[in-house]
Amino acid sequence: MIIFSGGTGTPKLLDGLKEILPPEELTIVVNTAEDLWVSGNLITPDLDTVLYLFSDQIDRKKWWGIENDTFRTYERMQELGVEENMKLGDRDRATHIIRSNLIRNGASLTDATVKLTSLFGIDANILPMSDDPVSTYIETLKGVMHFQDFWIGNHGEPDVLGVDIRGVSEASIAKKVLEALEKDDRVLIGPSNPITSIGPIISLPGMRELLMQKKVVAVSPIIGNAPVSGPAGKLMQACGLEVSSMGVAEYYQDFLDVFVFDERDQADEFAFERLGCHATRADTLMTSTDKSKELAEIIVGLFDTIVCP
Ligand code: GDP
Ligand code: FO1
Repeated sequence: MIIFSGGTGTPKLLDGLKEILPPEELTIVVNTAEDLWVSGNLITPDLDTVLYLFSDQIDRKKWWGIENDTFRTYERMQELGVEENMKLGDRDRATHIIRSNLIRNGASLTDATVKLTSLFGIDANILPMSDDPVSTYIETLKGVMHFQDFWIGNHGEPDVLGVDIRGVSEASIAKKVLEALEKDDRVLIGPSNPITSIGPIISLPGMRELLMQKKVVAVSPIIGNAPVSGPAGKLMQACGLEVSSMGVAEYYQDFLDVFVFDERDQADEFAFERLGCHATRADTLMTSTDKSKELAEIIVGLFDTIVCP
């Protein structure tokens, strides 16, 4: 199974999926449009969350960074008057140094990720969506800023006018992602931010067309008219999408076969049929590994109901 992931909602689902499917059967295609160079190193937040989840290092309170990490380098930099855009943990920084040294020596982001996967003893196939630089910029009333400046520096507060995924139309789908898509006909779009996490992956040239040939199940990150967490609501609104499960399904309608939305949601499951997909209710609120596993089991079963497109 191929899973498209950001850095919070889908990793929670992966936490359950990895309990029921062998890791070698999982290929995770991860958003890289929130990546940023900080103090000379490339930070890839979504890839790192997935790497730390599969190697059991993830900080489950925040869903980013390493559990019980220290921040001595970050604090020392602050003492010396150097403010970094992201609060980087010491152990987390070691990952960034290893990755960035590989890249400085000519490796692609895919090569560096495969190396980290091996160093962390992970058997799942974790891949960046692309080896080309793609960066999400948020157009706000306070000016245009990188996603991390909007989310961390400005606490997601400025009014949003639009979202620009820079570089995406010139970027290529990573070679190993294409190879995985050739071999596997099941694609799961996890409950990630449709605009800033899944948006960049499905906006890579040729990706929507490839997905039309696959069995695609997507899970809604929106319950009622709000996301479970994060800025998805504000960003969807700025991109002209309704902040609802229907808004998410409409965005994926070209290639969507089955849509999973939350049992608390008032939406009518038959209303999704006009989009050419089936929809099913489930408890999608993943507050523990057990709950993630229950949802993962339902999703694995749903793939068997899809007749090959
Ligand atoms: P980011 O990279 O940190 O923005 O993370 P993602 O894009 O992977 O995940 C953010 C999205 O996950 C938000 O839109 C949330 O609404 C959604 N999310 C987080 N936890 C849950 C959950 O337990 N259930 C569902 N359905 N969505 C969730
Ligand atoms: N999020 C914050 O809100 N504040 C931080 O200082 C911060 C640092 C950080 C460092 C490494 C990393 O991998 C992620 C980090 N995040 C931080 C999370 C990140 O900003 C976003 O939540 C993701 O980019 C969204 O996927």
